[in-house]
Amino acid sequence: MSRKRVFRRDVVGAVFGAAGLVVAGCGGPDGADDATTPPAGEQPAGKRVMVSLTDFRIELSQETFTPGTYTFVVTNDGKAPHALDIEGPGVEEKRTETLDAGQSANLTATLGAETYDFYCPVSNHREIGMETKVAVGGKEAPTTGGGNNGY
Ligand SMILES: [Cu+2]
Repeated sequence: MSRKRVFRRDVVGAVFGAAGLVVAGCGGPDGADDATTPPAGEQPAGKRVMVSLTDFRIELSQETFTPGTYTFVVTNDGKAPHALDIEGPGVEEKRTETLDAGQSANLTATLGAETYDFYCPVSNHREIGMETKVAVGGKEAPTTGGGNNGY
């Protein structure tokens, strides 16, 4: 006695539960005139650039600079104490105090269309990698034309 079992397949079509209720809210808040309100707190001079100091690198939040005044918001994201020193034409003795891990400080500098050295003046950090050059004004960074750079 054999029985054939017939399985029925209920093909369920796609169910479109399109119950879209688009509420077009066209009721603006009254009296809220927040047109170009300046950010609260102190306003640093110039453009803000974030600088992250780690063990042992320097990272800037932007790579291209145009001449102008900048406020570098320097944060020590490493474990060792660090600082930021900027050197270049027209910029001298620009450095933050030495920052412990987690501390931050602002450093304002006016940069011309020149190349500047950003480095950490603490101990030998500059020699082991905490240095970066910033070329301002679209100038290309000086390249060694072939390898032998006046050795
Ligand atoms: Cu350092």
